[in-house]
Amino acid sequence: MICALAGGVGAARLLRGLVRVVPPQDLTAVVNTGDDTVLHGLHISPDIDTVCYTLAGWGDDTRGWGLAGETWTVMTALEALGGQAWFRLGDRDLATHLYRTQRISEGAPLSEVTTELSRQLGTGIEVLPMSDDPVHTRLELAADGREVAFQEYFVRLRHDEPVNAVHFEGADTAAPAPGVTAAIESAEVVVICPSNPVVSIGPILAVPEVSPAVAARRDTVVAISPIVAGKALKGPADRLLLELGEEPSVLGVARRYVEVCGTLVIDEADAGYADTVRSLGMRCVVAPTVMRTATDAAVLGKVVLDAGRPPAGRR
Ligand code: FO1
Repeated sequence: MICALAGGVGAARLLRGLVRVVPPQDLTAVVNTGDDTVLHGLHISPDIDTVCYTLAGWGDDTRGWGLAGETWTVMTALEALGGQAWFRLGDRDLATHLYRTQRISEGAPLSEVTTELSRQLGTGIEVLPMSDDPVHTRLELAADGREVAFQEYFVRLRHDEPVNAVHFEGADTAAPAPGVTAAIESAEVVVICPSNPVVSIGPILAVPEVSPAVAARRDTVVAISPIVAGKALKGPADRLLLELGEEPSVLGVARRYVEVCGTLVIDEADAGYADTVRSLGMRCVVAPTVMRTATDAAVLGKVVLDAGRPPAGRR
């Protein structure tokens, strides 16, 4: 059993590699829900949908979110009505949000709906939201101290606005979703996927009981840095680390994870940092971490699992 803490795009890519290294049914993804939003009355869970669509083979690889071959008839009609169309919801993607919203209105918890969607889409793995309780990532803008919701920052403001602080509203009273702590405790290896350490992995670790459960088995927890040569492969991870007073490098990532994670996998471009990471008390494995193809992801998946396994299994 492998448990992966997952955000959106980077996580989905690695998960697609992991399922080529271990049987899919042995993989549980605990997914960030801090990005979730209600728009047009619909419950939207972007990271859950990105993981499910990608694992099921329906994802649009170029965009990194939503469905391949998507059409936008509804968005175009909504725009013509003067409705809010800044958050692009494709016609088939809307079916997922309609399904989730209806099931939640019937009283089903997010974890139950996610299990249904994961099965009906055919991901082959277990997908758990980090919590069934609402957790909303909010960012305080440096310009005027205003706080905005995650999608406002990420999509509407194109994450171009410097931030002062990030808050996970509701995290401190959120319970881990059913099965989350058990998956973390019973896994042979816990993988922290190459997602944004601040706004994608951060909310998961902010759910009480999750960090202690991960820290309790720190020696078989392995993270992959989403920062390569000082840059995030996708999204604002490097800028957010800098704006929050941390180094936009593998060291900034290492410091974020050192309490809960025993091994950090960094890209060859950052080999020079390996000893400094080790001086923080983490093992450090240097390997190619940029996944351009499914084969790259499978190769990285194997490196990660070998790095996370107990010493006997460690090569
Ligand atoms: N990202 C964008 O940059 N623009 C969008 O219009 C957009 C719409 C969208 C709709 C559904 C969904 O599941 C994801 C969507 N995303 C969009 C991506 C989303 O903002 C990010 O995937 C996560 O929230 C951060 O990883």
